[in-house]
Amino acid sequence: MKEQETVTSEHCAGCGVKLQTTDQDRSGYVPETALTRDPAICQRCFRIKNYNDAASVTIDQDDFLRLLSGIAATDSLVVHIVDLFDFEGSLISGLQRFVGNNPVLLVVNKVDLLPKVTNLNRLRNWVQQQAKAHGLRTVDVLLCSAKRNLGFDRVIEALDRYRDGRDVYVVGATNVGKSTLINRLIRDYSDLDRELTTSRYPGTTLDAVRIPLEDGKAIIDTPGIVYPSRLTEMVPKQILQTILPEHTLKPLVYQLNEQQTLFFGALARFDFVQGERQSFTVYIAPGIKPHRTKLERADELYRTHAGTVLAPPNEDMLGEIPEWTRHSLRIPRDKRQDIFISGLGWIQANGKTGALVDIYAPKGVKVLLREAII
Ligand SMILES: Nc1nc2c(ncn2[C@@H]2O[C@H](COP(=O)(O)OP(=O)(O)OP(=O)(O)O)[C@@H](O)[C@H]2O)c(=O)[nH]1
Ligand SMILES: [Mg+2]
Repeated sequence: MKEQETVTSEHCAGCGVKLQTTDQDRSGYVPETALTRDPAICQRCFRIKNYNDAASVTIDQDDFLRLLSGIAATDSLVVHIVDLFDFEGSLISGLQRFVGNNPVLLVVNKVDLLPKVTNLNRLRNWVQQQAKAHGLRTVDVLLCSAKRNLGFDRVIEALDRYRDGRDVYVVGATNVGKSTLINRLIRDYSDLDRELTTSRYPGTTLDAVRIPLEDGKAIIDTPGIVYPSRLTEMVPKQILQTILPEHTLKPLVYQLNEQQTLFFGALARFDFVQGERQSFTVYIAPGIKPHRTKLERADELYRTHAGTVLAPPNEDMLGEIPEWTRHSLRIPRDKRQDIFISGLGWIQANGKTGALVDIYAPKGVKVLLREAII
């Protein structure tokens, strides 16, 4: 009889990657001695958990799309998680194609980031409309914060109602909080002693991870889809800490005249080109301090101060940000609109008189006008 090759069939309990004990530089590495731990986790997860390490590996998007497409052939409930801070950047508009006839529950995470005054009913309607406009058919829409434990009873209720004895696939773009949400379920609603790896860096979960349910079915965490149109996917990892908000956003209101400019570090620029004096409200992470100037001085300021006065990023990382492209937007009158910059945040135009604005953002970043979220 031919001898079978011995390969470890174990997967990392934190990120799903297949474990191996031979190559430290490849994903899934675990020292032989640590392999016997229960549950076993890879060295990368160990480092993320213990040192908040930024180590990232790029996962093969083809593999991932195969995993996602496989869901169509299963009988399951699909929970699609979207990040409220980067709604259009993290919505999978082609999701229906992947999931076949399985029902989709849309869960919008990170509501804790919106100011406390936010009207949640209006917000839910807003989400419903946007989802519909993107061709998403959903059985229900829920808002929650997995990290701060808001809206979770509703999530549990909906899972119970729509699961109907099936597996649950949790899908979404990178960094939206899929693993954090499942950890919340495990911690507060089960007796399991498991913890998925989570981190502020996109691309933490590397392969499907099955978390068993009492009825023999499972909740399945999946790696996030990488959308290159999000600022957070194209900047150096070191500045993510500055551009991703962790706490409730503090809106910044600017009364601007036409021909004035706001710089958001050296990451993006907003020119109020034409229109009556009006206010603009900026929703971005507090680590980025907008810099206001006259439009006629803006080019020169960027040339001389990008990476110093205009930071992040600092000079040493400036070269890693793609060149800017300009988006000219016409804000209609009598309609409150957001100028949305994927991964950076948004600027609400409060004027009733309309405006012409130019946005400069790294090439490839999704920039669009939308009905105001707040
Ligand atoms: N403010 C806030 N942050 C959250 C919330 N949920 C998750 N996060 C943060 O978002 C980041 C990403 O969380 P993960 O759970 O790793 O996200 P993921 O979707 O599993 O990411 P990938 O595995 O990369 O696809 C972490 O820094 C979390 O702390 C939330 O409800 N509110
Ligand atoms: Mg994850």
